[in-house]
Amino acid sequence: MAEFFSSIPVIKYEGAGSTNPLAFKYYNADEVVAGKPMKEQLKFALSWWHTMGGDGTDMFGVGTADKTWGESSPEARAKAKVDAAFEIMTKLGIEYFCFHDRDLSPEYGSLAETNAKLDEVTDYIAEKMKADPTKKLLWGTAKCFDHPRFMHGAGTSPSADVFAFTAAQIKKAVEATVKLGGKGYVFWGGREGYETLLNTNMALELDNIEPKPKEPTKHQYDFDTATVLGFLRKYGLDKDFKMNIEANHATLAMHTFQHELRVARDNGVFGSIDANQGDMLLGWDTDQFPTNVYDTALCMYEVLKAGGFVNGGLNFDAKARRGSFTPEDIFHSYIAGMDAFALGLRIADKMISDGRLDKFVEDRYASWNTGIGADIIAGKATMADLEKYALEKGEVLDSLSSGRQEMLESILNNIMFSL
Ligand code: XUL
Ligand code: CO
Repeated sequence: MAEFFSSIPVIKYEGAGSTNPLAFKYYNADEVVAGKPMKEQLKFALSWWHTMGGDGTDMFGVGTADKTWGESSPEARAKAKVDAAFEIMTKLGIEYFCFHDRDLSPEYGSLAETNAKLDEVTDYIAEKMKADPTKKLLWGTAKCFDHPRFMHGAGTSPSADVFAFTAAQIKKAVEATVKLGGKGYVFWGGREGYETLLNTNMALELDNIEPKPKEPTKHQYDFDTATVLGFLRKYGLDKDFKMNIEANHATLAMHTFQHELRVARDNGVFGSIDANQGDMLLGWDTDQFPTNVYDTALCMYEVLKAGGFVNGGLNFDAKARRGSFTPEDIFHSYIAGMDAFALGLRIADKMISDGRLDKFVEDRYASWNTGIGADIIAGKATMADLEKYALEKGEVLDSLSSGRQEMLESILNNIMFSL
């Protein structure tokens, strides 16, 4: 089989002192951090859409990167994509991948033909996975948003025929995911709408929902984790779904990435992550490779506190910038993202073992552990009890101590920079 990236070696860990751009400085797959090898803590995944298909096309210009993989027929290209993806994953030591159905195989004349061609590609992937069992599917999904038939939505379309088509497409995408042993299936409501899954009864045990507030449309009702949670509870689905949280979607919703992760963790619905970052000066989903170490550290702090990934992982829903157009840039961008998360994991582990931040929070809320606080928590105190308590107690200003925001931020810097 042809090698697609003959100039790229297997990427190795060389440590922070290395200046080799094609080496990991912080990601050391087998090193144990917070009780598990880094590769198990981080569970990196390659996104088929950006990496194998995204050629840099934008509103102002055509593609800049060649993602034809040397093939002109759609069938041959789909298979070449599989070979190239496996080579990329092997060279980077990435064990998982994620796809939309149409990233694997495009649409052909009819749905039946499209399905048959998709089967050929999933058969081919299954064969390759058998030969190399280190490669696993993290999740699959359906692309129910780019074809013109979805111009008015998919699950939300005014046309019942489009709705039925969508259901058929999703059914097939779920089957493809199950066939390849996927750990989850992601619903993203950008144009699709979630009614599809409600009415087609296709919910799997390991489903994820990915919030996003806007883009492609102005108002999306899957706005953020809290909104999606309300939606799931309304339909009694909150035990069946977990959140797939994307950093750039969090910031589009005017939240921090950590806020979204914490809301999910607090509500027992943390599932998986689409790892990327947005540009704070732009108001759209730029899907950049994550390099902001504050964000990855606070993210991994939430992941560790949630008990780590179960069926989820860190999928790089990220693309190299349009100007980074060479095959080598695929590797540079994944190395940047993987190292940023490796640093994040190392820092998060230290934040927890250092204990200063957690201890501060514990002390701040200590009044809830005994006396009137414990009674309130236990549901024993009535409004009348609290009135009596407050009248007897008098002014309560003295019960407060400083929030120490600056001290805490400085502790975080101290932990980060004394790794
Ligand atoms: C879109 C997005 C998608 C989902 C899967 O904003 O993030 O790539 O992750 O459809
Ligand atoms: Co995403």
